[in-house]
Amino acid sequence: MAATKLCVEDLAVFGGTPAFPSELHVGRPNIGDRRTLLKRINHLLDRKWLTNDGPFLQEFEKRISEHLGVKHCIAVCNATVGLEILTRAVGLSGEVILPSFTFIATAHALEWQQVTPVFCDVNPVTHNIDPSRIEELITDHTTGIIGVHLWGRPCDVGALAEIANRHRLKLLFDAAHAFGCSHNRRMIGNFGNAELFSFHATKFVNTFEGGAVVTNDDKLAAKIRLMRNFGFAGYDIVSSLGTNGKMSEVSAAMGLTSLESLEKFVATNHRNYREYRQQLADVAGISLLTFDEDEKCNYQYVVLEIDEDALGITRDQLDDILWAENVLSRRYFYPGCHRMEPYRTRDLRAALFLPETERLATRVLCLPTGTAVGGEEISAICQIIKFIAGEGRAVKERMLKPPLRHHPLKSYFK
Ligand code: T4K
Repeated sequence: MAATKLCVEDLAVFGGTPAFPSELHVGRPNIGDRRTLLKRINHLLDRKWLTNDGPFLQEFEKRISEHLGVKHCIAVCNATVGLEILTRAVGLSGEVILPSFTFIATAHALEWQQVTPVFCDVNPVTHNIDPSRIEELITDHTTGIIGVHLWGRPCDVGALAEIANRHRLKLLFDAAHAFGCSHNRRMIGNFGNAELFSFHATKFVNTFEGGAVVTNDDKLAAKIRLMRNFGFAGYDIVSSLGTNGKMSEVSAAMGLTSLESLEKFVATNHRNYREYRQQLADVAGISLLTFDEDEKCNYQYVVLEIDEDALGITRDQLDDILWAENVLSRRYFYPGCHRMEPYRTRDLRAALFLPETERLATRVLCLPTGTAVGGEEISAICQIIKFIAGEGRAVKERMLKPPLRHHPLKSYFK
């Protein structure tokens, strides 16, 4: 049972007992049925087939294709390498337009392939790339657009497709967050030239490390398959440039096991999301990002937006307070890719053109969810947040009087 906060000094940041004896994480992996996983691992060890297009990998790809209603799934070792392969496979060069409010991998994958990321602002409500800001960024060097379905909420796919068609640009989607989500009743994975999922340990369906490129384009799929395996078209035939982007059998075994629990994971995330929504409904200064419940959704991110004036403290102060309570909230995707290297020094004025990104980067905070978190933990987290909201001014004043007790890992993230 988490310790209740009755007065400001009860907060752990001021010396009180942390609400939780051990840490609650945002990205705690969902494991699925352990016995089935171990059975599969034993099987692959007995079979002595550990990687290189093995049977589990093929089954995993087939199941994903079926689940999404998409023609091709090419599983990869992680989404970042998948995006690098995709960048080459669709022939991106010069400049590509993408949001800055995303995980750094979206930009780095391009840069790694010597394609320049050009950062576009986001819509303040959807947090996704703002189509109305794209055309002003298109130059003679632009070859593509990458939309990111942030938090699993679909981009304005129609508007992006229209712009891409009109300017003859490639359109890709970084769907790292959006496995199992739909847009207009069609599963994410079916849009643009191709889409890319992440199955990293922190994703609600995971393969330890992993990802997948999905597309309905036969030629593109064939090209990506070759590129994933050094360009090998046969035992001694290399028909194109390629890399090692293969997913191992142990990862595919985890992926299959994870997929079998997908409905359970979604139900848990959905329950957690509803719990947070109900408990934080009337808290001034806190708004919970909502999802379209008529669409399929994985609910894997619980995202708060903090209004500093209404709450009385800043997002970063709230983050510090929660960490001290052992609630390891995350400031995704602070400070925005444009403020990270090598992009920051390349364009020191970028922030001027990204006002919504700048604003969101100081307001967003993600809370723990997934199978590691239940109603009791969520109630305790919400109790702390509600307490802070009630005492906003007093907390703010107290925060100015050191020493404060920070979580030992906190300095790493500063
Ligand atoms: N595009 C987008 C939009 C993305 O968000 C991502 C990845 C990518 C592309 C690239 O996908 P991959 O190449 O990774 O497949 C995490 C993940 O590492 C990253 O995959 C993810 N996005 C990003 C949003 O979150 P960090 O820096 O937050 O990771 P870390 O190690 O701090 O873990 C997060 C929390 O999860 C921590 O509190 C600890 C906990 N955790 C983590 C791991 C790995 C566990 O409890 N167990 C674990 O095994 O990036």
